[in-house]
Amino acid sequence: MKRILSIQSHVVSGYVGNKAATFPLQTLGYDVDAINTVQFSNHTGYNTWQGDRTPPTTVLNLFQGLQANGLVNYSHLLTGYMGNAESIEAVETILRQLRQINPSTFYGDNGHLYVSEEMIPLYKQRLLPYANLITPNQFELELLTEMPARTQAGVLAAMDKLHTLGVNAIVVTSAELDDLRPASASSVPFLYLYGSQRLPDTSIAVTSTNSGPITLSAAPQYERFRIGFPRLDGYFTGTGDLCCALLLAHFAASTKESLAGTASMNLDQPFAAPLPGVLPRACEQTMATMAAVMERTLAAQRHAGIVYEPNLPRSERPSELVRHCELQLIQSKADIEHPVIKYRAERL
Ligand code: PLP
Ligand code: PXL
Repeated sequence: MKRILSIQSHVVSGYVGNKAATFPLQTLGYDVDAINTVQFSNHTGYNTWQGDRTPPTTVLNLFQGLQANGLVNYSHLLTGYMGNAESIEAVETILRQLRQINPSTFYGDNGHLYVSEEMIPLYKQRLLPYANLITPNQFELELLTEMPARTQAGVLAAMDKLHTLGVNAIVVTSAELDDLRPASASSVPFLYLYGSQRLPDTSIAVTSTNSGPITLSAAPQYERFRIGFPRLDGYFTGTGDLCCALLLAHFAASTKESLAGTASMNLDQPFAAPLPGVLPRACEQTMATMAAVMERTLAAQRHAGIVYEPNLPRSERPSELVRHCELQLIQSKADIEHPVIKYRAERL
């Protein structure tokens, strides 16, 4: 079953939120049911926008409408930017109900929290413990963990902290690190994707004649890796939303593929025990598509005569510039369907 409920922003023009997630997920074979948390004319990086936020009661009403017609048997729930505490509570309610119907409903969130810091404790308490996958960027990782993540050791320690809060798989989509800067100022800076996956429980049940079964629990094992890729100097919005959607699709597909040959295959519980190698492969495929989309988007910016100025604040970019920077998503259909892996995962 490949049916995703995606609760994210809608923009009439352009590609962020559900507009960035739906096309790639559909292209990769998923039915996508979209609940729009906002309907804006365009994303908020433009000088101006019109439209409204969806009241969380409407989000819940829409879900109840689906429920009343037996339409809520989803394999995946995907969430993005949530504007307020009530939205977090609405998502929690929906996730609980989805898991009652299908206990293995996979929950992925892209960790967008930058709007309001007072939502962080609520997010950590109500949603994080139930997430199978989260994809914060470096800034969001620091906010969620209250730990500095400017070095590789810092990123890994912060990811460990997120695991202790209950998340099985964490992908930090892009980190720029003080200890991994290029030796010379003239070479291209690299960004790193970091992944950490909790591996299947290796506890062994040992039978003792006197006192019944005893379980010898091993400490949790994690698979950690990174993927380096050159930083592209251009303006991008929606990359985090696209990255999370692609990762969800590839993670599910490679989990199934990896379990297909094993004796314990149970496709109703495909996420119970992702095997080593599954997350790194999903990240390699995701990065291949991301690189293609971002290179095509950068080419469009250059074609429009846009010169990248790293210190130009987002709020000061003219709409004339911003509209040439929308992700070239539809043009990248072939790169979504057939990612050609360019950057490899290195085990850590
Ligand atoms: N994913 C990739 C591959 C990126 O290169 C970037 C930023 O450059 C991001 C995600 C970050 O996206 P966001 O800051 O929108 O989460
Ligand atoms: O990509 C994040 C995002 C989501 N939703 C809306 C946005 C943005 C980024 O600008 O404006 C409405």
